[in-house]
Amino acid sequence: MKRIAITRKVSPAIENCELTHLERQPISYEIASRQHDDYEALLEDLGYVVQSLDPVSDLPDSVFVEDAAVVLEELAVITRPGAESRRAETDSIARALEPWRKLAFIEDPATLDGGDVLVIGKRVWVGLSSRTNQDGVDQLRAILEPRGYQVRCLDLRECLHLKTAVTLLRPASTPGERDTIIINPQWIDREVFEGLTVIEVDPSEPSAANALLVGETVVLSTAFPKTLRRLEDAGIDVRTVDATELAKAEGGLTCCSLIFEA
Ligand code: CIR
Repeated sequence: MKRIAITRKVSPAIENCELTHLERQPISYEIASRQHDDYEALLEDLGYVVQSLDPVSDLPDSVFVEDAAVVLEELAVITRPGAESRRAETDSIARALEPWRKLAFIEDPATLDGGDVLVIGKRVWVGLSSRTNQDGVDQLRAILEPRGYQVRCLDLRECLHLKTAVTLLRPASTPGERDTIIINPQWIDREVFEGLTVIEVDPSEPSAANALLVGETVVLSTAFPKTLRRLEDAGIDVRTVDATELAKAEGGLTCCSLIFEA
């Protein structure tokens, strides 16, 4: 088994990124690139082969590869990102995934960002956001349900993507055990996740719910020390990385990679 992480270097145009909930502020390309290099090095350290794509100067948000695809065991779904400025990101991601997975495609008029799709086993939650529309949910459902997945959609409040508000920390390892997730209850109703073990972010760290599960380890931004303590108290193995510069572009930790086994 080979563990693969597809990433893409930061675009020199990162300052022109899309912004929805944050005020625009200067973003240092140098600092963002250095932090992204550290992120890639951490993935390698955790046993992943990092396939790092070249930067694209005319696609400011192209470092956020998560939004261009949803990678499952059987296939990869190439998305149609909600922001028009991001649509051209998908071609190169499709090429990078082609050696590893059969591909399916989300098509016009649907829009879907990978950041809105949370997969836990055969259960898939899709956030209806400013980026993902009902057609996007319906097309994803039509692709996945015949393959045994259960797809449900939910509304988001005040955050960009579903995975800004909730991510998987620890999948159940035995049939009786529960999956563990982290959520920000301000942005998503915890009732939606009945039957799962829920850890809440520290209220002073609203963006800490975007944690990245890499194998058996959870990667968290250094910006969230209080939430880190909550995860450690729950017995979760956590590593941290400084991701503060790309956070100014509304990017979190899941956004910067597509992680899967080949
Ligand atoms: C955007 O607005 O599309 C980018 N500036 C940030 C995308 C972050 N991606 C993610 O949360 N999956």
